[in-house]
Amino acid sequence: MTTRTLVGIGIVVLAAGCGPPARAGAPAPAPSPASAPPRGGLADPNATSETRALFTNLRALAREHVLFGHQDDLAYGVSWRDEPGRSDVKETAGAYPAVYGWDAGHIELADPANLDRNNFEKMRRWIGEGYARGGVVTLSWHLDNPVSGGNAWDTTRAVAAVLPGGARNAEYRRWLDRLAAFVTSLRGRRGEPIPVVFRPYHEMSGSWFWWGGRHATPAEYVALWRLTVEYLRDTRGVHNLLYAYSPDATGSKEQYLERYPGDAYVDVLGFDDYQSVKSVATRAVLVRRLRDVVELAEARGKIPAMTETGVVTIPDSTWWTQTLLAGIESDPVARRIAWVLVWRNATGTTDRPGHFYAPYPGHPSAADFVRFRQDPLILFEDKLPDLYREGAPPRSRTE
Ligand code: BMA
Repeated sequence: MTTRTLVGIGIVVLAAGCGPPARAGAPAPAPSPASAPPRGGLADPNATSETRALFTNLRALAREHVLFGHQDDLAYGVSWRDEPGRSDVKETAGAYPAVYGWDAGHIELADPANLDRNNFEKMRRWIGEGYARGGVVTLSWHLDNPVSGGNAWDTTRAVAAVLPGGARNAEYRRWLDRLAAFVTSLRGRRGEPIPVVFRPYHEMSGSWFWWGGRHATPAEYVALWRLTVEYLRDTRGVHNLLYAYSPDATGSKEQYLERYPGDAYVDVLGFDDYQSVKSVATRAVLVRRLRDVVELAEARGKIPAMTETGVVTIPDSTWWTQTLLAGIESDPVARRIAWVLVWRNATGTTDRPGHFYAPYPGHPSAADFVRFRQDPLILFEDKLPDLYREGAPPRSRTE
């Protein structure tokens, strides 16, 4: 690819109309139809300034770079758990990921730890650390089934029951109260609420979660989503969230939009895809899905993202550059995805052996992961511009 510096991002931002006006005397930036998103607003018009800045900056940055993310990165790795400062990604590639994925599952029960035994107090600290270094925080929610009390994979019909008039509506509001308390307790050094990309009810195009596929009608799903956003935003006054919609891999734009709650309720158009990344043989499918999401997001002035991906244990030692990166880079639209996040590195001895999606030192794909990080398209945390400053084009924090 051509070398694009972070300074270049500013030019694109100006061209896209998202940055400050050009200085007097400076030549007016030529409008660039390919990179000019329609004016897109946030789902929350009262979002905090850091949250608004994150939205605008991520949307602009997506035109030039792809951020790398990892689930539960600071909490544990393949051979360790809960050791301050550690990260399999950093220890392998030399930098922390740019996006930190976390999961709120069991916050609804007021449990001290989430479904993967991450203590919420510690999660708050890890989130604070990543944010202080300039990283992006995203939070999924594998919440229990509100009807059966089973886990997120218990597909007892439940969506209608949490809607207004349903038997579990009051309880669901209590669950949202607990979620709201957690996300508003996340604070930066100045006491400002930390912006969080909230990604509830993901992979709804499949039928493995109680909120997904054949377990709810599209109308019920949309009602659940809107209830959730309206309760958090309007009733609880939570203003540090960007909302991410992320179906599992879908076959067409129509299918992608089947349960789309509407532009007024969504900030990030994401998708999870563990299938098309398995090998280079399915690159055309990966590219088509990336293109679909980029085009749908840009048409709405939203942020496109690959919210979950990876190949468990990464058996192909050149997967990072030859399959993931080469696939993303192969298409001028596909490469405008804002981030890719790989799933968690479960600890082999105490959690799930052979359940990891990022390398660790000594892993056969470690050298290729370093090459992946060095590609100018890819950003890890150390190369991030200041994503939380509004009214200025993103500039490198290291410049
Ligand atoms: C799944 C697996 C599970 C985990 C869940 C929520 O994909 O990693 O082990 O409990 O995500 O993080």
